[in-house]
Amino acid sequence: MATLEARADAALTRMSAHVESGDTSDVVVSRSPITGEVLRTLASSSSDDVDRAIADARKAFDAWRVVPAPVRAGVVRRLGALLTEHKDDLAELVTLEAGKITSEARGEVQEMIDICEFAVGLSRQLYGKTMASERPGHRLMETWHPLGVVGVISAFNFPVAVWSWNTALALVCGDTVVWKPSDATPLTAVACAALLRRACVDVGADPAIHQLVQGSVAVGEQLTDDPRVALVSATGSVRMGRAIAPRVAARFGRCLLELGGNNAAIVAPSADLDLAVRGIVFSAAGTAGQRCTSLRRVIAHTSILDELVDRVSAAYAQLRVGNPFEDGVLVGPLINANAFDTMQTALEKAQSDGGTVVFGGGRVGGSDGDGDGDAYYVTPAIVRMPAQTSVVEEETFAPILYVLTYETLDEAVALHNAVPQGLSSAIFTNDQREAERFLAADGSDCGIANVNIGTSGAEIGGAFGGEKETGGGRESGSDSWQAYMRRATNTINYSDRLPLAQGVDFG
Ligand code: UN1
Repeated sequence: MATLEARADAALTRMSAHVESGDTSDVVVSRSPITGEVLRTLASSSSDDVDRAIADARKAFDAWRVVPAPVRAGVVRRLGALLTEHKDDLAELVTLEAGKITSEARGEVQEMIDICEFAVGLSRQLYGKTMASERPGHRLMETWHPLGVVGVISAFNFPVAVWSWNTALALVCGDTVVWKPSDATPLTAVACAALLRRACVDVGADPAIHQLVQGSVAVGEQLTDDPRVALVSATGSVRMGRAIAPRVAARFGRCLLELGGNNAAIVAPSADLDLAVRGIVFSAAGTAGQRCTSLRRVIAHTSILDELVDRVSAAYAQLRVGNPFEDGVLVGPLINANAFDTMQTALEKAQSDGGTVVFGGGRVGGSDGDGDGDAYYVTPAIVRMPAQTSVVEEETFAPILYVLTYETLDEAVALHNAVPQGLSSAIFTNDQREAERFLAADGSDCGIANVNIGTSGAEIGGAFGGEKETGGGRESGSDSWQAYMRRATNTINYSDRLPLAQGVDFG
């Protein structure tokens, strides 16, 4: 089998993506979590490069904003076709850089194709309302206009799909984009940018509508602080969101934040346990627990607790952990050593808080079978907790599933909502009253609330995002497009009088 580096080169070549190697000290290193080996060393964008990218995007915006939306959609339609053509190539890079199993990597590219289709349809549905005016001979309406340059900051765990959610909508809405991907996944970004550039050339659009900048925190900070960036759409940790939000607010820019989750599933006495176990295992162990929608807490009714824990543990024992390219492997590596250390620290803390590790948690793989080298494979962990202690309230970006118990649904909902994050949630129940209560105003406080499916793997058609420390932003489907446009309210007087609103008489 070809080396990982050769595989990355071949996939990039098939997508006509040109990688500029970095030979200065300021570089971005693409390293595969599969083995820890370096795939490529890329040039980091300098402050001047970022400035130029923003200026070019701002300039391109002037012309792009007056291209009719259904015509703008031509670029996105072509991008969707190129993604379909190169689905396997891009998925290969996602596996190489993010460590996802092939099926999930392909699923991520499919999510991109789906959002392109959605955005193309949306281009004819950027609807504004017409309202009844209180004045005779007047019409009141609203129009939606392009906003400007959108700065997209994305994370390693969905290195390509989250970019496409933002970019497909932004372009159709008449915005231009400057993208700063995670510095852990620079090659997938180069490939996406190359495909989009080709789409622009193929349909005769200005390729300057999309700019890629690479680097670490400083590059993101520059996007955050630049007043020419109308919207900063950022996906990442709560810590990152806390740094970004006040800086964007200080210049009255707009933010769309998609931050951490601490997603839970309530398993009720009436739950179909076969289904619950499958839903839990995919959401908690899939993607090695590295989705923002990963299931981190199970809140189980005491009557089914033991059976549920036994069955989830038995299912975990069947999961193959290892090289994500191998058939049958369902759990790939953690992204890096830091992720592994953070996981181990959380497990130690959970145990010192009285928790019991009932399954997994240790490092596996490597030549000695116990894990070695610069690749970090772990068996997903299940930890029974006596209470929702502080470590359970934090998002640890690794496959740790904390198990808590409850007696009454009120108690379960209270535990469920008693964490600072509010992204995704689920209840497994066959009792309609319980399901409806979970979805009601006094139920789950999350942006996503599901019944009888897990917390991860949302479709693109719905709005994606969450409340509280998750940041409040909504991306992807439904009416999320509105975040990428500005609304103007228009009052048109087609009479020969000038009646004032609210009955005001002015002489
Ligand atoms: C993320 O982890 O940042 O719902 C996004 C899901 C995917 C998207 C996850 N559709 O799990």
